[in-house]
Amino acid sequence: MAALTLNGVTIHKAFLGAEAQAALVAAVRGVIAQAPLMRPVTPWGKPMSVRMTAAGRVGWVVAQGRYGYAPAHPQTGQPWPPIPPQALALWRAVSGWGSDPDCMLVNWYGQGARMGMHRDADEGDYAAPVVSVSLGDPALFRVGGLARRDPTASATLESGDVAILGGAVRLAYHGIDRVRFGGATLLPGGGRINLTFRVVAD
Ligand code: MD3
Ligand code: FE
Repeated sequence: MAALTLNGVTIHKAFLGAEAQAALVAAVRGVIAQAPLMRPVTPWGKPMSVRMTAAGRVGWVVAQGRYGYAPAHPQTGQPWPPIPPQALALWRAVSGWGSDPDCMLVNWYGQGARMGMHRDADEGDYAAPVVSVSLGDPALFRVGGLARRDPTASATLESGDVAILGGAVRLAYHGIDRVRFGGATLLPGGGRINLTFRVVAD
C-alpha cells in the first residue's frame, strides 16, 4: 500500500477497500442514530461548519464555552455508544498502541464545511497517536508545524485513506481547507466523514 509523508504525517493511500469503507459508513450511521450529529459552537460564539458526534468512553464537546471530553452526549444526556468493532479493528491494526482508544470522533462535512487550522491538544495524553480515516468526498488537508506560523504542506485525503499522527507531529497544526462536495460515490447525498481515534487521559 502506498504511503505518503506530508510534513511528518504518514498517509496510507487507499488503505481501506470499498467494502471496508461501506461497512464503516454503516457503523457510523448506527452511532449517529444513538448520538445525533451536532454543530459545536466555538467559545467565540461561532457555530462550526462541521457536524460532530462520537463513540467511546468520552466524546469531544464544547461545554460552558470550553473544549474538552465528556462522558455523555450534550443533547441526549446519554453515554456515547461503543466504538464499533470494525473501527476498533482498524485502530488495533495501524496504531501500534497497546490499548484501545477512548474516543472515536465523527466529523461530518456537508456542502461548504471546512475546519480551520488548529492543534488537537485537549486529550491530556500525547504519547499515543491519533489515527484518522477519511470516507466519502475528497478533502484538501493542510498540515504545518508546532507553531501556527510554521510553513504548511497540503494533500488531498480521499475515501479509504488512513493517516497516523504520532510522535513529533502529534501536536502539529492542521486543518481541512475544502471538500470537493459530490466528488466521490460512497455517500449517496455527497459529503465527507472523518473518523479520528484518540486516547484521552482521565
Ligand atoms: C495532524 N480532523 O478532528 S484528520 C480533527 O479531516 C481533525 O476531519 C480533520 O483535525 C478531518 O481534529 C483532519 C487528520 C488529522 C487528525 C489529527 C491530527 C491530522 C492531524 C493531529 C496532529 C496532526
Ligand atoms: Fe484536528
